[in-house]
Amino acid sequence: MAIQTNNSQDISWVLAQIEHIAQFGQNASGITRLAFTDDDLQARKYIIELMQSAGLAVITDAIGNIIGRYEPEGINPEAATVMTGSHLDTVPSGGKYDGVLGIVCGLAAVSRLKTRDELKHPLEVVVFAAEESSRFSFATIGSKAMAGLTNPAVLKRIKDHEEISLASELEKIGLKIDNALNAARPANSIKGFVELHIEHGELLDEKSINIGIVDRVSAPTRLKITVTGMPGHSGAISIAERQDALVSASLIVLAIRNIAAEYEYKGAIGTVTILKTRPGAINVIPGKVEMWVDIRGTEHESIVEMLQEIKDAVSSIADDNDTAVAIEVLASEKPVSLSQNLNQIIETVCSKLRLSSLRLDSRAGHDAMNIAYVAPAGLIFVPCKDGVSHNENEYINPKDIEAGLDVLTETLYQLAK
Ligand code: HGY
Ligand code: MN
Ligand code: MN
Ligand code: MN
Repeated sequence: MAIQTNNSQDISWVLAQIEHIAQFGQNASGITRLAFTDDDLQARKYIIELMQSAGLAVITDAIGNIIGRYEPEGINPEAATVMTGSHLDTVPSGGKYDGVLGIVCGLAAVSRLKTRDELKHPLEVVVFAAEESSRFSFATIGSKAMAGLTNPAVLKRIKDHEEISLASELEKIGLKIDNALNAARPANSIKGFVELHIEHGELLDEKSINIGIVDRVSAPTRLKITVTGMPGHSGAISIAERQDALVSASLIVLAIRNIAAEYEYKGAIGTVTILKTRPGAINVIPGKVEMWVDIRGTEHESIVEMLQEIKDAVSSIADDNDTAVAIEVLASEKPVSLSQNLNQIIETVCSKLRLSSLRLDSRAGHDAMNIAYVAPAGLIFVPCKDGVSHNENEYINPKDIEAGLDVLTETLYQLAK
C-alpha cells in the first residue's frame, strides 16, 4: 500500500516514495524494471494508487502512458494542460532516480499547487510507457505516441530479445496496438511540459551548480552490424586461412571507439553496446557476430559525418579480414531544441530561488524531446553524483532533489496561473 507521510508536498515524502518504488525490480546489482515486466506493472499500479490518493483523476492512454489529472475548480474546461512527468522503467541494473525522480516530484509539485488559487489550467502528471530502449531497443515509445510520432506498422514490429512483442505486452494491460494512435494528443492541448530528471553526466556535480536547464536533447541513431566469416575448427585452421568474424568485429569495436573519441567534442558520440558471437562454442572459430551501436548527438551534421566514417571503417576492416559485413540502421532521430521561452521562465525561477543554474545539452534522450514536437517543452536537471547513472550507484543529494522540486513547482505554477 502507498506510504503516506503527513503531506505529499514535502521532501521527506518524495524521498520515501523513491525508496519505496526502488523495491520494484531491486536485485543484487541494482534495479531492473524493464518496460511492461511484472516489476514495472507493480510499480505502475503503485503510482496509480499514489495518484488516486493525491486526488488526481487517473487514466491509461492507448499506448500505456498513465496520466494523473488535476482540474482546479471553475477553470475553462477547454484550457490547455500544463504537464509534467517522466518514466518508471529502468535499464538493467539501473539506479533508483532515473525517471522516478520526475514522476514523484511531479506528484509533489501538483500537491503543492493544489493549495494555490489563481490556477487557470489543468495539471497532469504522466508516467510515459517504455522510455528506456533496454527492452525493445526502441526508445521513448510512450511519449512518441503521445506526440503523434508513432507509426503503427513500426510499433507492430517491435519485439524484445526473447521475441516477445510490444503488442502482446500491451494486451497484458488491456490495450490493442492497433489503437496506439489514439494516444496522440490534439494540437495545442498541452500548454507546456516540464520534466525533472537526473543529469546523465557529471557537469553540474563537477561545477557545483544546483540546476541544469537543457537547450538541446541528443537523439539516438542506432545500428545493427552483422559480420559474417567462416566457422571452423579452432585448433585446425591456420591463422592466415581464417575468416574470423570476431577478429573483424573486435577491430570494428575499436574503430568505432576511436571515431567517437574524434567526434565527441563535435556533438556526436557512439558506442558498441551489445555483441553476440555465433556459434559461441569454445572450439569453433566464430562464423558470425552481431553487434548493436548506440550513436547520440546534438549536431546533426556531425552525426551524419561520423556515421559515414564508421561505415567506411567497417567495410575496410571486413575486407582486410576476408569477412562480409552488413549494416542495418534501426533508428535515426533528429536532435531536438527545447523551448527557449520556457527555459527563460526556468532560469528566472532559479534566480528567484537563489539557485545557480547552467544551460547545457542533454547527452541522453528524454521524453521531453518528443513532447517538444507538440508543446513547449522544458527539461530540468539536478546533479548526478560523479556523473554515475544507468548504474546501481546512481545518487542525487536530497538537497538537490529539494531544489529541483522547488524549481519544478514554481515553473509549473508560472505556466498554470
Ligand atoms: O537512453 C537514454 O538516453 C535515456 O536514458 N533513456
Ligand atoms: Mn535512462
Ligand atoms: Mn531517464
Ligand atoms: Mn526522461
